[in-house]
Amino acid sequence: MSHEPGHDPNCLFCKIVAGQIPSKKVYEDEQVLVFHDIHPWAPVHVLIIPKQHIATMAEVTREHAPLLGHMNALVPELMKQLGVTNGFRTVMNTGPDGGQEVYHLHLHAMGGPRPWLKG
Ligand code: IU
Repeated sequence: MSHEPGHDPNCLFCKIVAGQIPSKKVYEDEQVLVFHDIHPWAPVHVLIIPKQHIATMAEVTREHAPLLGHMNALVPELMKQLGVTNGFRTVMNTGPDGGQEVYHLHLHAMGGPRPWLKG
């Protein structure tokens, strides 16, 4: 089956990007989609994902620097928009030993009143 470049038809997050699976969308532009995590670890927990399929941070190269920069640079305004005023945490789990469960690159951004994470 043919598909758009950068889209993996078997990837759950690609299906969210394509609108085939619904999500609680927070923000979208040409490069990224941001939506609420379905099993939040914090009062506010969103995932920032690239629209193109990149399976994992382990596949990222210097060519991806603008995209990774964009994903990270969006976090402060997203947190502000979501009412997070007292700090936040960003996490990117990578590979089996990094605890990655969904193999489409995603940056977790979490905030809200603690306690919700140790350490
Ligand atoms: P991880 O970094 O790959 O471990 O995190 C995957 C996250 O994706 C995890 O926090 C899930 O709750 C979240 N998630 C989601 O928001 N929607 C989904 O349909 C699925 C996972 I599957």
